[in-house]
Amino acid sequence: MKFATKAVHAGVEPDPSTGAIMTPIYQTSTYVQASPGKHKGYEYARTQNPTRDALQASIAALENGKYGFCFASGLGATDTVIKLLNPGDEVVACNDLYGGTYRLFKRVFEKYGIKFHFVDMSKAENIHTFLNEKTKLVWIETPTNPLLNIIDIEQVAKITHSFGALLCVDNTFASPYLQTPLELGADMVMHSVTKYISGHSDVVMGALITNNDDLAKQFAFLQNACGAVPAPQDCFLVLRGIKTLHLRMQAHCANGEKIVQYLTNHPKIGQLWHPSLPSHPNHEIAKKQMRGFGGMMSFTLKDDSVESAIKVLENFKLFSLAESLGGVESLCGHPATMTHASIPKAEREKAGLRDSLIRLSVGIEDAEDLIADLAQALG
Ligand code: P1T
Repeated sequence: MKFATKAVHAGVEPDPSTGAIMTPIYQTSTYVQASPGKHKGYEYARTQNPTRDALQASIAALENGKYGFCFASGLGATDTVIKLLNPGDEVVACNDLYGGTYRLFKRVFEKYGIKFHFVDMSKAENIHTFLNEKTKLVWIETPTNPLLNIIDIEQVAKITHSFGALLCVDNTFASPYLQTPLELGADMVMHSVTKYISGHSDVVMGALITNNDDLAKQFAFLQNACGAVPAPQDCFLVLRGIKTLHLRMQAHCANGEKIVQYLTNHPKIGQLWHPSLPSHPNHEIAKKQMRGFGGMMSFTLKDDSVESAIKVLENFKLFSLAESLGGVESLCGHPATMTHASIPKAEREKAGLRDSLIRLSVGIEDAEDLIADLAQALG
């Protein structure tokens, strides 16, 4: 099946009790058993829930994966991946990544004896220096948040596997419509479902997808043992959102392209980060591994001052100043004080994230209205 057909149909079967075409919200905590251990495949709702099952199957299909697991948030999914590891293990992660992921790695897991290296992976071979026999996991975002760096998934997978480690790709910024990392050699894919997959800014959720039977067993165990599961109503909302994922992504990409064009020619823009730009250092890799360039972008003003950036952010009328991304409505953000404030300033600057950076999540409104808002905000 091709993507649009999967988005509409995958994972969803008519409800066995009524034929309801939409998977019902199974709002229950437990399931009645006829005799101890004699049940219909469902015992307790932390362990299994039919609404969640449908969503997990749908997300797995979109990523061309065999197994999908949903969690109460993107960070809940990331937490599960790191719980595969043991004290003494090492992780090599990209140096530009969501601030909450950095915080989880450094401030939660480092104290359990797991070591994290943050590396510029714009050249895949940069990871060589940090890989050793203790490395168990390589963690990448591509495109990265918020600098839209592109990492060569295929190359990083090859190097990672040559050291016997596993590769996890946080595919949140691309969505499975634009990029399917399992096909490029990744062992697992993580999503903040909160973003494009859900798409309507009304749910917080995460997901893990894999083709690896052993990883799937461990994820199922951890999902039940640690308990960071999503609620059935949220699973229903995401199932509904997925039905238009392809249409939304097409609109995000088309609007993204128009806004990049507008900003490229704007006299007040200093630097603009978007993988569609031929000047992007990994534009060719983006073309190779992605099916479109998406609606996320970042820019600085020519004067590069934080005050001017904040003034622009305050000026926006249609772009809402808010954390998060990937919803139908356009958002703008200030990573240094918002989504990436949990990364120390020195670390942020080492990765190239300046305090003057503005991030946009371009929605699916009319591009002309978005451009008019940019014009007045920059003016
Ligand atoms: O918010 P949550 O669903 O827990 O997902 C965390 C997360 C993981 N990975 C990436 C690439 C992300 O962007 C996020 C969350 N990011 C934001 C809230 C943000 O505005 O960048």
